[in-house]
Amino acid sequence: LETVIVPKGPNQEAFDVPVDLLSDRYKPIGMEVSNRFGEETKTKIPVKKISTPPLGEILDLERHANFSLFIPKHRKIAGRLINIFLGMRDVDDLLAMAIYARERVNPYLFNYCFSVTLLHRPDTQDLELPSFIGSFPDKYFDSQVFARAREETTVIPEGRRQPIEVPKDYTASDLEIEHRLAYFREDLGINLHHWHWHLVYPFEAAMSVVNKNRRGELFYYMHQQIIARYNLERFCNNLKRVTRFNEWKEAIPEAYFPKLDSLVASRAWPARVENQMLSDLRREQDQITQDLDDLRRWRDRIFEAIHSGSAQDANGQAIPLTEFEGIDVLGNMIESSILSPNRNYYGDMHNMGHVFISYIHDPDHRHLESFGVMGDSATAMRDPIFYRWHAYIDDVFQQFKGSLPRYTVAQLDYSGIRVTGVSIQTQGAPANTMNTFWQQSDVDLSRGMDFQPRGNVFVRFTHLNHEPFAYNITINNSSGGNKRGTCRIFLGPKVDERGNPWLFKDQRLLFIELDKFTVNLSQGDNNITRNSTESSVTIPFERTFRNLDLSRPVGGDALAQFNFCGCGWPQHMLIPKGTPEGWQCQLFVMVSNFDDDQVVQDTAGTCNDAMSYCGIKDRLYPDRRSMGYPFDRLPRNNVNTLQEFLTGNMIVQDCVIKFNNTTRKPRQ
Ligand code: CUO
Repeated sequence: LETVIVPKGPNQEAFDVPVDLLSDRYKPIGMEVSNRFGEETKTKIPVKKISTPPLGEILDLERHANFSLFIPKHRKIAGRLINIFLGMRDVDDLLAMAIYARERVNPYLFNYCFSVTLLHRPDTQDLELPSFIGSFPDKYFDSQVFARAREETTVIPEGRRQPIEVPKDYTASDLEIEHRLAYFREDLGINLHHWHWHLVYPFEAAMSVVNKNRRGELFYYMHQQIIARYNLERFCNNLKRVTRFNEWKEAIPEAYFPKLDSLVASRAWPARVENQMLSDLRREQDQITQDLDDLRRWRDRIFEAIHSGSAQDANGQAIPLTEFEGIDVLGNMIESSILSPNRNYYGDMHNMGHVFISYIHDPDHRHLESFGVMGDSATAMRDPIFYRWHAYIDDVFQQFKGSLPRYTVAQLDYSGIRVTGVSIQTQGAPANTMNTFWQQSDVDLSRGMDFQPRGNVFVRFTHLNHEPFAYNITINNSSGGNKRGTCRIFLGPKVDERGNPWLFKDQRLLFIELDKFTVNLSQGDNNITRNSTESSVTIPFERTFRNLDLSRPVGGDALAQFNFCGCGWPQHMLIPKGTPEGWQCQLFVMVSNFDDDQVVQDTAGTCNDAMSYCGIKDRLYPDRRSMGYPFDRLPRNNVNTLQEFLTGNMIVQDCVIKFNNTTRKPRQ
């Protein structure tokens, strides 16, 4: 709003007051509406006059409707708009087109398409995308916050405003046992990561945008890790592993009341009461006619492909599901993306699962209700059913993984390299102890709200955090020369939900990746220290909450690639919550042979700090092994426990995570 668009020259056009879009009542005061912001204008941006392509069916989605990528019609029009943006000749044309579209197109649709565009056009790589939470805070905060924010800004002058505190528990009470996980499901950083991941890896757009290296496999692995992380979190809260949602005719006991209002749609996001059941969908308005039987048919065909080891394309040609690439084909088939070998035949199982669940309250649109939180990748992870659905999807992938040859000792070991010790060091704590606690942080809401007088207004919320720690690893190299290796660090539960020791075949699915990095090993003992903040799965705290305080200038290299760099697990959620008495876990460290890991490419200057879960922008996935290695397959014969699985280049260390139930004030 600090910017007003003005004409540049004779062939330029001003878009600041789109009078044709104002309702009749406002037309006579069009200029005044404009001046409301015009007086505060600090920057004026000239815009080129272009002949704009017709928006056509893109306008079918009303300005006040909600937008979901999972709904086929919405995806189609999103694909159109992205293609229009991508087709603009240069940045000037793109800017003009974007301004034209911004005034006409549904805001969520616009934001998504413009974000994908900025991320994928070669000439917009140095542009920074405003934080999504800044644009649409209503997807992340209890709706009550906004009324209070309006109150605060109307009455209190800027500078004397107090942050609005959101209670840690606002979506349910302790009567609901699933609510124990609300701090994870509703975490801002986790939901931002998920939204960003799907922004980076769209499943339907131009081939050049969708076809990224190993995207199907990464869909499998990133979501597998979410489920593993959720399960560890459940163990810390005295709950058993999440039950996969595979009986689609059974009632869903988990309820969820999101308490979010859409500021764009001016409607509350629908809730789901206990024991609702899926039904066939007949929603004319969304052009969705889909039976649960369709979902079953797709599932059966997918299992057919898994069990026969081969899929078939639209021409009936066999596509073998190979040992290394099969999982990538399957990821695209199950999600599904336009890279699916045959979308007509294998359907759209995972996406339509989101749709069936998100319309459970109004399958035939008789109540004129929109979709629930499962229908939007920005909000889906708030709902307990997300984890049940994805536990099911993961189980399908694991059926395939279970059919692959087991890793041999030769595929695991690294001759001459021995990991001889590892410990975790947290300042002021005994060895192998990690400490967690509650942390308050502030977010500025003002960008995503329209109110006067303007200025910042902060929300203060509480999230999990931990003391930073370091890994001290000792690696012996007796190979007779200098070596390189990939150090892979995972964390898993020591015992199962009943307190029993694990079988490796089950425990392996619960290892969460904490870090992965290259090590140079000279002869003899090598002592390696690595900080938890360097993790290859996370982005730093500052980036998760970046640009939320608009009074602080942003810029510089670290932010140049934010669009991609916004993808990454939040550092504050790197480890599970633990328990007050100390939750028992196992730290696993492996150093694998770099010759079998290496992907030769230049990654200098690219955003790569969360590469394990997000890949590297415009590069190959930076690890040649199957994602999840070495836990992605069943163990070789006669290996029943983790100890038996270990080769000399691996080590396991028992650790504890202690949760301290105190709350720290926001960092300055
Ligand atoms: Cu990320 Cu189902 O794929 O939400």
